[in-house]
Amino acid sequence: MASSDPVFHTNPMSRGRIVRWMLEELGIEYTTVVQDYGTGMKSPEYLAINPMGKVPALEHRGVVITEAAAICAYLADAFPQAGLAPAADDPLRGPYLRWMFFAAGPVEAAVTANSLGLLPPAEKAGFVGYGSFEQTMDALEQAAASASPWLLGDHFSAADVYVGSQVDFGLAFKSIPERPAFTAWAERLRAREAYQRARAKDDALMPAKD
Ligand SMILES: N[C@@H](CCC(=O)N[C@@H](CS)C(=O)NCC(=O)O)C(=O)O
Repeated sequence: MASSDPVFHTNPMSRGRIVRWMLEELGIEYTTVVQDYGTGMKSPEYLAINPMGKVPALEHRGVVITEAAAICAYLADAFPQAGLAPAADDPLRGPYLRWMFFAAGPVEAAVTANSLGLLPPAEKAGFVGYGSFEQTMDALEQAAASASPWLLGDHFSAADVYVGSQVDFGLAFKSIPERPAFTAWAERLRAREAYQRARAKDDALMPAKD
């Protein structure tokens, strides 16, 4: 383990699972620091890393990156040998960024609002970034249906990790509707070795059940 390896702040019951999967896809060395809810995450030491007091966060090469989507995109660029992001001059960089931002913005916001019963009235759809929950799910379904086998075609990328995680978590927590395109893509994602390695590592960190 070199001192230049990323330091990954997480909790096994969090969006940190997305970043763990990304780290495992890269196949790199990294240090895991588990932050406890309420205590570790709100400590002055951790708030100096992420003033939101939330996980995941990544420390690497003297900078801090927060936001699961940004961490996945950062890691894909920082470790280009893994080929998990189209290069800046590749047209596929367009859809790659499109779906990453769509999932981190409209999808996250729509799913959260729907789960909390806080969806805005239909007449405000033009004002709301995600329009409506249904509209966002329909667009996400189109993306999932186009994944053949991956979001960018043959090229598995960080967008499959991040956008795919929204679908995977959404199906598991029943926060998105079960549609064939979601299920088929999620099944392909769950079959990946790195996904399974990440899951096993996080499951091993879960508190023991009485
Ligand atoms: N926008 C952030 C959300 C991070 C987030 O909400 N993390 C939750 C766990 S999934 C958390 O740390 N909650 C602890 C708290 O807010 O006290 C991301 O995408 O990474």
